[in-house]
Order: sequence, then structure tokens, then C-alpha cells
Amino acid sequence: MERTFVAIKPDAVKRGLIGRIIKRIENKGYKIVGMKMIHPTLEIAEKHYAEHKGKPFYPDLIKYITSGPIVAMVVEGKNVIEGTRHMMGSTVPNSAEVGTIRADFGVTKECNVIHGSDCEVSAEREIAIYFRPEELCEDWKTMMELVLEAQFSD
Ligand code: IDP
Ligand code: MG
Repeated sequence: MERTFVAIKPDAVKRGLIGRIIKRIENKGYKIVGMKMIHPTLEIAEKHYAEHKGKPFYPDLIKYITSGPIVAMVVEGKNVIEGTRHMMGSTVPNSAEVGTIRADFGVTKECNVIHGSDCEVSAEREIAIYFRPEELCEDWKTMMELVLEAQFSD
């Protein structure tokens, strides 16, 4: 099953939005197979955002992402990368589609509440930055998986 890396960014943690954002991921039916609160170090932040190094906003981005804890998650589901990017909305909250997480909760392009990997290669790379393989909880089934299994077993 496809996986992605999602992070509830420091502005959202400070605003008490953790529960509301996780609820949307669960409501959608995605399966969370890894989750932890972590205050990103400079080293982690630089690894995560390596692709943006040299851009004018890079120093502020690093300052922002290291400014407090994030909630890091590994989320699993069919086409989850595209699905979570769609649920997040585009980078700038004021032009993100209404109903998306960034449109509903975000204010500025700098502090836009949530991160989600943009492709399979990024997902794999980002998951490895934040999680050791043994930190992932893979040996459980969602209720939907259990129900579907039971339905097709006889
Ligand atoms: P994404 O998070 O929608 O994938 P990226 O272009 O990958 O957007 O940028 C990474 C993060 O850097 C954004 O989520 C946002 O926090 C920040 N960022 C992007 N562009 C700008 C900018 O022009 N000014 C300030 N911050 C920016
Ligand atoms: Mg990006």
C-alpha cells in the first residue's frame, strides 16, 4: 500500500489544531502507521527541506520548522500521496481550495499548518528522515480492513 509522510507543523501544534487535523486524516479512511511528536533539530530540518536550499525563503523556513514540535506521521492508503496533498490544499492558504486544511486553518504561505510528501520518492526519503523502520506499527488492521476480510472469507 502507498505511504506518505505528513507533518502537522509547529504553528498548528501551537494553535491546538493537532486533533482536528488528525481527525480529517482518519475520517478519510487513511491508516496511520507511524506517529510521534518531535521538535526538529537543525540537522533534521535541513535534511527535510534540502530541495529548497538556496531559495530566498529557505532561512525562514528552517527557522519556522525548528521553532517548536511537529507531529510527524506515516500515513497509508490507496493513492494517499495525491489524496493527502489534495486534502492539504495548495501552498498559499488564501488561494487554497475552500475546505482544504490550509484554506480552513492556514493564514500565511510561511506558516501553512501541514506538510505532505509530493511524490513516492519524497515520501520514502522523508519517512526515513523521521522514522526508524521499527518505529512503524504495521501489524494491525483497520476496522474497514477487518470487515472486508470477513466479508470475503466465506
Ligand atoms: P508545499 O509544502 O506545498 O509542498 P513547497 O514549495 O515544497 O510547498 O515549500 C515548502 C514550504 O516552504 C511551504 O509549505 C511553506 O511553508 C514554505 N514556503 C514555500 N514557498 C514560500 C515562499 O515563497 N515564502 C515563504 N515560505 C515559503
Ligand atoms: Mg513540497
